[in-house]
Parts: sequence; structure tokens; C-alpha cells
Amino acid sequence: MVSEEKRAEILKNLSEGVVEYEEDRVKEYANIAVDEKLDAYDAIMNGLAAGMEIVGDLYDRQEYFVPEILMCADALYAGLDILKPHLKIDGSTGAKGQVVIGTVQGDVHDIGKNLIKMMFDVGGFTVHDLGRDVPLEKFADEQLRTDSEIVALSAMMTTTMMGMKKVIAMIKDKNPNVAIMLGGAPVTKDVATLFGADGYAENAGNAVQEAIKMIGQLRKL
Ligand code: B12
Repeated sequence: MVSEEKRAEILKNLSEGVVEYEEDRVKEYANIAVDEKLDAYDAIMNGLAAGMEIVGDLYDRQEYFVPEILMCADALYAGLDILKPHLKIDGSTGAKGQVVIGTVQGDVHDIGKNLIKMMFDVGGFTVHDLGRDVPLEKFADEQLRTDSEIVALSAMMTTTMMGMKKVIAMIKDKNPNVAIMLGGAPVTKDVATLFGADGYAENAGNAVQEAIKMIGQLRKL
């Protein structure tokens, strides 16, 4: 077990490494996290993703602009590459099903979506990642093509979030037995319910459990 002091040091350096876009520092501390057997999920969410939250605040305050943010994202991904193979999540035994995932049309934010994708991967799902700025009908087409049980949609802007409602209608129209899950900063549980989604998760931590719950309900029908 890693000491509380060491854990704090690792998380601080991962977070600061992302904020200062220091890829080498992030890689160094991601490796230290692995050597010290710090839980990879803890390192990712409370280190790397926590750093990205600070980056968000700096962007809001106009201290950081697009170039800085992209360099911060590179640092985050460098850490993810090292930590992902060590990630273990509850119930990660055996295949769970298939999920189509993507960020909706007009929206290029994909850092959060990629974290969710990673959780599904590690959780034993087969993931069909459509990427970002995905034309709305493509979600319905890909669901039909792959016969996936779940479609997971991400949106980071209030404007693009509205596209989710259209996707839900399109998919339910073609195949009502698909569980649709929403997420992203502007999305709330109320929005998800209002749009007719089957599930919602605020972050990567509960996304897979929520998905497993949705599949269970689907199979009962
Ligand atoms: C990084 C970033 C960018 C990067 C994106 C890089 C990339 N490849 O993703 C760049 C610089 C390209 C960018 C561009 C723009 N951005 Co921007 N961006 C951000 C920023 C700073 C951080 C987002 C982020 O990555 N967070 C870290 C991740 C880990 O968190 P997350 O995305 O929230 O994901 C978590 C949860 O939401 C959830 N989740 C996410 N998706 C899903 C999906 C499912 C199914 C589930 C279950 C859960 C889930 O789980 C994730 C992990 O826990 C936010 C500010 C903020 N505070 O959010 C603005 C922000 C989202 N951007 C914004 C804007 C306006 C823009 C631009 C229009 C700016 C411009 N004027 O050019 C453009 C838009 C371009 C476009 N058409 O999409 C606004 C949106 C405002 C709004 N409410 O509509 C924000 C909120 C900033 C602000 N306060 O103004 N941006």
C-alpha cells in the first residue's frame, strides 16, 4: 500500500504536470504511480483529470488559450498511456456487451469521451468509437450495423447538447431496445430524463456500473 504522503505527492505532480503541460513530468510520475502500486483509477481521476479541471478554470479566466489546452491534453494522454494497462474496475471480468460512443455533431471536445471509452474497454465491453463531431445519424447507423446494446453520447456545449435529443429519437425509432446513455459537462440527470435517455453518469467512475445496470434492465424486458 502506498503511503498517504507518497499518494499526495504523485497526484500533485500528475495534476501539475498536466496544468504546466510537462509531458516528461507526467510520464515520470505515472511510472512512479505504477511502481508504487497506486490505484491507476485514483491516479487518472484525482491526478490527470483533476489537472484538466484546473486547465478548464484557467481557460475560463482567459489565462490559457487553445494552444495551451491542447498541450495539456497531450500531457494527460501521455500519462493515460502508462496508467491504462494497470486500470482495474469492478466487474471487469468477461465481455459485457457492445457500446457505440462518440461526441455529437458540432462538438470537438473528446477528452472526457475518451476517458469513458477507456472505462468501457477495461470493463470488458467491445467499444465502437465514432470519434468527435459525429453526424447525428451516424450513431443510429452504427448501432444497427453493430447491434450494440448501448449508445453513449458526449456533449460539452449547451448548443451541441441539443443534438442528443435528436439522436435518441432516431435510435429509438429504429430500435427501441437500445439503452442510451448521456454525459458531458452541461448534461445533468434531469436533461437526460427530459431527452428520453436511459442513463446518465456524471463522470468516468460510475459510467460502467450505470451501463451494466441499463443492460440488466434491457434484458428483463
Ligand atoms: C479542453 C477544452 C477545449 C479543447 C478540446 C480538446 C479536445 N480534444 O477535447 C479545445 C481547445 C479544442 C476547445 C475548443 C472549444 N471550446 Co472548449 N473547453 C475545453 C475545457 C477547457 C475542458 C474540457 C475537458 O476536456 N475537461 C476534462 C474532461 C476530463 O472532463 P469532461 O470533458 O467534463 O468529461 C467528464 C464528464 O463530463 C463525463 N463525460 C463526458 N462525456 C461523457 C459521455 C458519457 C456517455 C458519460 C457517461 C460521461 C461523460 O465523464 C468525463 C470524465 O469524468 C472546457 C472547460 C470546462 N471547464 O469544461 C471548455 C468548454 C467545454 N469549451 C467551450 C467552448 C465555448 C469552446 C469553443 C467554442 C471555443 C472557441 N470559441 O473556439 C471551441 C469549440 C469547438 C467545437 N466546435 O467543439 C465552453 C462550452 C460552453 C458551453 N456551455 O456551451 C467550455 C465550457 C469553456 C467555457 N467555460 O466557455 N475546448
